Amino acid sequence: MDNILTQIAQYKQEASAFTAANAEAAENFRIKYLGTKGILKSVMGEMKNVPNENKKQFGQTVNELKSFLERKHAELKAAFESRETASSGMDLSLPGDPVSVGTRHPLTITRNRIVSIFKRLGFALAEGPDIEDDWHNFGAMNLPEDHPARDMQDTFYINQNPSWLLRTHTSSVQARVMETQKPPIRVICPGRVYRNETISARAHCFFHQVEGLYIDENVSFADLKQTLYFFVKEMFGNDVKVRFRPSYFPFTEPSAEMDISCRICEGEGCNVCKHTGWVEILGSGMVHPNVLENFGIDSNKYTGYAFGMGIERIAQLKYRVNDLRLYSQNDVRFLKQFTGAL
Ligand code: 2NL
Repeated sequence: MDNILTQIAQYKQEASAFTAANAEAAENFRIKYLGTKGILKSVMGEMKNVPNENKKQFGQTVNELKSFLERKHAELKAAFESRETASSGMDLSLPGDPVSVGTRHPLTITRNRIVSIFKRLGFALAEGPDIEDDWHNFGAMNLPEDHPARDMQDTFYINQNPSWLLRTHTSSVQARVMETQKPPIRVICPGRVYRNETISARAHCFFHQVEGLYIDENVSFADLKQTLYFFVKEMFGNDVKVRFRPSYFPFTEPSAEMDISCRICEGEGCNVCKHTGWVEILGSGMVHPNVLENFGIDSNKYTGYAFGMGIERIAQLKYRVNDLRLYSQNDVRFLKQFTGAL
C-alpha cells in the first residue's frame, strides 16, 4: 500500500513539472496520464490489490490524482487555444487590402510648377493670412476709398468686425513683405483669394493666385517682359508666342496684360481663344510710386515690377479644364486623371 501511494506522489510531481511548448505536447500529456492506456488507468487498476480496509483512502487519493491531472491538462491546452484563437481568424498568406495612393490636386501641381520656375530666377516664396485688414488688401495697394472692388457686392467682409475681410488678391502678402523687408525684394506669393461672385463655370467665390514682386534699383519694364517671357516658355513650351496689351490696375503704372498663343488650337481659332488665337494669362506692370511710398520705399531710387495670374486659368490651359467648379467638387473621376502628374 505504501508503495503505491509513493508511486502516485511521484506521478503527481512529474505531471506538475510537465510543460508543453505546443498543442501537440499538451495532447501527449493527456495520452500519457489520462489516456485509455495511461497512468491514471493503471493506477486505478491497482484497486484490486489494495486491502479492503485501505480501499477508501486509496480511492480518495486516486480521485485527487485524477482531478489534478485533468486540471493540469486543461491548463496546458488553454495556453494554446487562446493563442490559436487570437490568430485563427487571420490567414497571413492572403494578399492585403490595396492602399489607394492619392494624387496631387491639379491646382497644386500647377502652383508648384509656377513657383519652382520663379524660384530658379531667384524669387523667394512668401505667404500670408487669408483674413486681412483693409490697409494690406486695398489701402496700401493704392485703391481709393470709393473703389468698386471695396464694395460689399464684391468683397467678403467679416460680420463680427467689418474692418476684416477675405483677401481679394495676394497683393496683401507683398504688402506685408514690403512692410518688413528692405529692397532688393524678390518674392513669389501663391494663395487662395476670395470674391463675392455667383458660382458658375467661369466664376467662383474663391480661386487661387500667384503674384510676383521685384523691387530694386534700375528695375525696368524690359526686365518684366523678359522674366514673364521666360516663365511662359518654361510653363507652356519653347514655341509659345506672347503679346502685351496696355491695361489698367490701380497698383501699377504703366500696366499690361499678357496673352499667349492659344495652346489648344495653335492660333487656328477655337472656343478657348474665342477664335482670336490668343488667350490672356496674366496682368502686370511697374509698381505704382504711391505703393512704394506707402512702405517708405524711395520711388526716386527704387523701381519695381509686379504681376499676378490665376492658377485655375493656367491649369485650364494646361489640362483643358472647362468648368471652374470641377476644381472644388472633389469628384475622384476628375481628380484621378492627374495620377502621375507632378
Ligand atoms: C491679375 C492681375 C496683378 C499685381 C497684380 C501688384 C502687387 C504689388 C504691387 C503692384 Cl505689391 N502690383 N500685383 C500687379 C499687376 C497685376 O494681377 O490679373 N491677377 C489675376
